[in-house]
Amino acid sequence: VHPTAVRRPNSILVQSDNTRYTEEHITAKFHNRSSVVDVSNGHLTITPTVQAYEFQTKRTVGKTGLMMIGMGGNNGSTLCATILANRHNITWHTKTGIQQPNYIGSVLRASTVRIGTEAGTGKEVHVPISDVLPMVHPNDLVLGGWDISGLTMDKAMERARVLDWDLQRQVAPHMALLGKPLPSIYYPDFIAANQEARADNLIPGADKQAHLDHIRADIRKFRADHSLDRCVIFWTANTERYSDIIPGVNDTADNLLAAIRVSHSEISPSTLFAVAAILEGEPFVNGAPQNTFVPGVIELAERHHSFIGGDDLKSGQTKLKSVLAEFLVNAGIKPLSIASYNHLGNNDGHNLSAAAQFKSKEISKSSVVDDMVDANRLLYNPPLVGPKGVATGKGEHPDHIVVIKYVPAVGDSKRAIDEYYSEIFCGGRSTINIFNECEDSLLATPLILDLTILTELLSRVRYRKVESSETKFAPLYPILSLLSYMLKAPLVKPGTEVVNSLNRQRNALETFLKACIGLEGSSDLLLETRIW
Ligand code: NAI
Ligand code: DG6
Repeated sequence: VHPTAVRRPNSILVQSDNTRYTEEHITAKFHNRSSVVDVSNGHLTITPTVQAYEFQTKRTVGKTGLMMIGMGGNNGSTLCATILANRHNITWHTKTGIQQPNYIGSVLRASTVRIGTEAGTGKEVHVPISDVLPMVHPNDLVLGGWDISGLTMDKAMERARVLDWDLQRQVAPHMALLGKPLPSIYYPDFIAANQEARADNLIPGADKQAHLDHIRADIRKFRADHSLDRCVIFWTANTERYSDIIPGVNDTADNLLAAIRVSHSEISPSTLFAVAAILEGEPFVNGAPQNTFVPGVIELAERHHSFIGGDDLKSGQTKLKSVLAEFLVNAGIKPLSIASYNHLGNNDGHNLSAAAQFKSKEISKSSVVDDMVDANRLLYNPPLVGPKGVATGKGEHPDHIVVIKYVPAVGDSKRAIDEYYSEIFCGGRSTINIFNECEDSLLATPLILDLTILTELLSRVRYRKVESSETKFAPLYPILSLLSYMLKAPLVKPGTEVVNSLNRQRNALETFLKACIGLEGSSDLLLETRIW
């Protein structure tokens, strides 16, 4: 069995007054240290702050379901087949030899975190991230979901043309047992017209309230049939066009629910699924770029304390961009333009060849360097300040373009070219060109697993401020911005800033997981190596 697929008992034990273990919970005290900066009188006055919190994590990992919308697509079918291959330890022949199933590409299953230094030797000790807190093993996820295409899952895997034939051949009988995805909602206006031919597995009618009720009943039935404690609802269906935000329609929770009752045309399928999940008290994650989370959805999630996360899986080109752009800007080098091109030939590429759906993807792929540029006003001029002292526009910014082309011949193998053109010392120029070729769905699938597993975990964590022991533990804020590492356009609490830097996103996640067991975040100060 590949090391990434191994089940390990949760063997970490923190010995500290800050960490308490009971049968039911791990409770840990954490000091949130920050600084408040006063800029009001021409110079910066900085006051360090500290606030103590307690995190309480339920130790029992409940039985967890994953219901995917778009289950029969490339990501959905690849996810099911690879979990089944891991679960049944199916190995297969490739032209280079025997291949074992694994979870490579999953941050949780295939990467490690520095947990401290070994007593005596001072050597750093690393553990799999999945060892830090009790997490659901991907092999244990109960799989289900919806698709507008009625192909059975074994045939859907074949249609996707992602996995080696010898694996498909062996996993097909297991996939066939998953049967046909549940019928779904199809509003042709929201996805490309070229998808119409697949839409043969539909919930009848055009009444959006009836559609919402139908999806809610599907979730309840799946939960009951499999005796689930938690069921993550995951949009991995086609990219939709953006919904217009219309006052009185989708701007508040009540307006949204009323708009669904009258079947307003601007309510998208993905928004209906998000509302269904929220009303059923189950988490919803959006793996595609469209604005599923209209303001009314966010208010509804807050009202019901129901978890949501998104948007758009960050698999290859954008992940690299969030690292490279930060490297350049933090090195004091000034990117003048970033030109990103890619072509691919899978059904996602086909759908994105339509203008409105491409627009959604263009938006999510374009926002990724904004915060790094904003953080360095030595290199980039700030926004102009208007007569009333209010900043206008975004300020100086690199030119940033995104192009996607559909080339059927290359199938799921996406080819991406990126050019970073930068200003260097005393008028010099530097050009970095990157060519990346990868199986799109094999990068995306582990992200769906990570998002699902983290979401389940975060739904078991509660917190309280340590002011008095009377304060009750509360669930985390419904928008799970800790999922940002896997998402191109992270959804964050309204009024807070988006962090796109991949390193900072990873650091936040590591720090949070460690805080839940009473350990400090990762510091690279390594003071003991720098003093006598
Ligand atoms: P796909 O086109 O192979 O699969 C999408 C599936 O959704 C299809 O089977 C389609 O029939 C189904 N579908 C469409 N509308 C539906 C609805 N209303 N209800 C239920 N099912 C519906 O696409 P793929 O490659 O699996 O990607 C899925 C999504 O993830 C796309 O939106 C894509 O942009 C996004 N994504 C994919 C990444 C990748 O690397 N594969 C990375 C980042 C995001
Ligand atoms: C073409 O860009 C298809 C898209 O769905 C991407 O493959 C997907 O969004 C992943 O993009 P990135 O930039 O993270 O590689």
